[in-house]
Amino acid sequence: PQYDLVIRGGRVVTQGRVEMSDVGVCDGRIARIAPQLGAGKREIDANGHWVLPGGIDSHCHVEQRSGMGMMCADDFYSATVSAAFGGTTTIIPFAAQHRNASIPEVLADYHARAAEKAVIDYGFHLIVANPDEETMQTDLPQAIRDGITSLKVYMTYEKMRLDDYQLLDILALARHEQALVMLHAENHDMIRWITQRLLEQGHTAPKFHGVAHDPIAESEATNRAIAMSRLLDVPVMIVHVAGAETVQLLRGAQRLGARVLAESCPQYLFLDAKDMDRPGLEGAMFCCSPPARDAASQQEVWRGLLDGTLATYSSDHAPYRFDASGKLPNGDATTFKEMANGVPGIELRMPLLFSEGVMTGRMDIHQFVALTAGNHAALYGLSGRKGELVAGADADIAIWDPERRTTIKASMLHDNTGYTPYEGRTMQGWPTTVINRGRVVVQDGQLLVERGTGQFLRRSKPELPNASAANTAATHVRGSVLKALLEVRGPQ
Ligand code: DUC
Ligand code: ZN
Ligand code: ZN
Ligand code: ZN
Repeated sequence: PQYDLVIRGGRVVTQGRVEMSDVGVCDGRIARIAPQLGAGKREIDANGHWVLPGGIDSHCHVEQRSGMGMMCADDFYSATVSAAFGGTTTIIPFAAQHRNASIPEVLADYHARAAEKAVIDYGFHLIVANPDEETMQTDLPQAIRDGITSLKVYMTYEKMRLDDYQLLDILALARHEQALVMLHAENHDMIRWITQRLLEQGHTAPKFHGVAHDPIAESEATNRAIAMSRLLDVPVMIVHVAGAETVQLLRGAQRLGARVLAESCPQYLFLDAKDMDRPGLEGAMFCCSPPARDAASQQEVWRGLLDGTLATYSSDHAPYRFDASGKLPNGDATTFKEMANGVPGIELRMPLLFSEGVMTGRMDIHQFVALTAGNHAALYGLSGRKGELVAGADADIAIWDPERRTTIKASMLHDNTGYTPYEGRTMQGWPTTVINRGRVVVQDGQLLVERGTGQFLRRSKPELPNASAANTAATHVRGSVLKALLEVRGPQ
């Protein structure tokens, strides 16, 4: 046979086109896309199905201790298996530095755990919580050279947050090293102040999490992040955008030339604040940060995904079990302040958007591919390898059955959370075969690969928007002096 694998007769989605075609795979890569290819050692019939790039989930938490100190429920095995069953073939979770930890020890630890367990390919973003001299001068530039070309920093959480001075330091470093900084943008003191008042008055139920994390805390911090990005003329990525006002703010800033990218997630399309208002502590199952808001915000997030304000759609999978090991550290006495923040979604991310976006006609299939795969590849340094069906790229492919109807149950999912916030919803469309580097990872509900067969991806520099003349800091006299200041940091 001419090919290792041929996928026959599906609706193949390539850059700007949809064609009935075959996809030929050799040595883990896409060799050719054309009708009527020669024989493959293995053949898969995709008649009546979509053939799409495997998804890239560039925001998920795996075997990671949170900012509040809790270990999440999924390890690199369960998380990658779950991702694969939902059509994702690459994840970029975080390697988290906590205060007093050094970057090399953090990375060695994550590399060892992931290499042993992952079933699909993975990279890491580095969370920076300890920007000391060693980190800034030596370790971060080295990590970026080693293919970890994105960082995440927090504007809230007592144990993780950086102050504005430290954020500027990180942005200057990212500018110099051409890395992308992801920001968790919420105003720390607003949240802290509201939380304190709520607790004093005995308002401890999960729904008060939504009150404490007011949408204004999100938009204020986002505005500050945009200002810092403009001041230093460096792109930033605002992750997990939830509120309507934040989407509008981002849209306006982008129109004025600000290089601010943004991401949203399924919870901001499909959940709202009322989900946190359930009997007893059950609402905790729906608590994440920022929290899901209201119908108007859901609409604005949809609009942002469709008009390009939001470039990526990720899961922000942050799985915690609904017991004392996760959501409820103090049992029945847990207040909203102590609950783990995060919801699971690594497996349902793509099926939910496929069903509610593509199958309803709201979203074009190319937009679906860009939001779930292509834009992640460009922004996180994986272009040419991942996120697109093109000859030469890795054979990362998901075959979607558009007819299949599924009623979601936690028991059918492969993560370790034990519940899903989307229980009972019905969806149309599901990825029935999922392929990573030519290896059939999942077919008809079966996992076909061994743990530890996923590979670490040394990522290239991100492809970021160019500086715009409208971005004032770049053009003023003040701007040129600043620019000179930024050049002072020499290569190590
Ligand atoms: N931030 C995340 O990115 N994920 C879960 C919770 C949080 O605060
Ligand atoms: Zn965050
Ligand atoms: Zn997250
Ligand atoms: Zn079918």
